[in-house]
Amino acid sequence: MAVEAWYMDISEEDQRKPHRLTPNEPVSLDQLKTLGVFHWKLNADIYETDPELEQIRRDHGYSFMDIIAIHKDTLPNYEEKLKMFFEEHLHLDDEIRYILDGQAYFDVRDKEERWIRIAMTKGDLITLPAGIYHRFTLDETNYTKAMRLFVGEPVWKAYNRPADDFDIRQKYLASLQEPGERAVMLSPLL
Ligand code: KMT
Ligand code: NI
Repeated sequence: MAVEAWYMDISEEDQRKPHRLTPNEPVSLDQLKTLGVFHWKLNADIYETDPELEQIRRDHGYSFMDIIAIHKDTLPNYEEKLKMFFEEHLHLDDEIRYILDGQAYFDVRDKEERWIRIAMTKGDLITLPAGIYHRFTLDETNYTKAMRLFVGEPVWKAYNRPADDFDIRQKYLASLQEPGERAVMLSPLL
């Protein structure tokens, strides 16, 4: 099953709602790839022993992992953190998340700065490239459990927009213009 994604409306309504356009304007996995966003579907029921997950971690050097349950009773400073997650930001490293339970939305900017909403459900693993502007929210179910993966010692620092002066931002923007470069810099397979 492919992950579902769509262009967002611009209403200021509750961030946890789907915010689809009418009619819906879907976004394909191939479109996401052109932004450097990659997706895998895995069997989250066996994440502790999953050879497919092991393979991905080996291939990409995702040596670090932890698990975060995002729910008001389990996450310290829940409200504050959710507010931070929904601020448009970037990181200096890739953001890799694997949904083990529940569901949530990752929003990413396309090349024209339009918001794309990616509906992540159990079994979806996604990689957002370093330098892409994005944000995260729970949906109306108000719960998800996610594995966070990282190459080496994790750095969770987020830089809220505007963060255009970072080299990694400029590199990311360049990668959008030059398909050859992008393939080298962003494809997890190379
Ligand atoms: C981020 O940086 O956007 C996040 O860590 C989102 C929450 S982790 C499921
Ligand atoms: Ni982030």
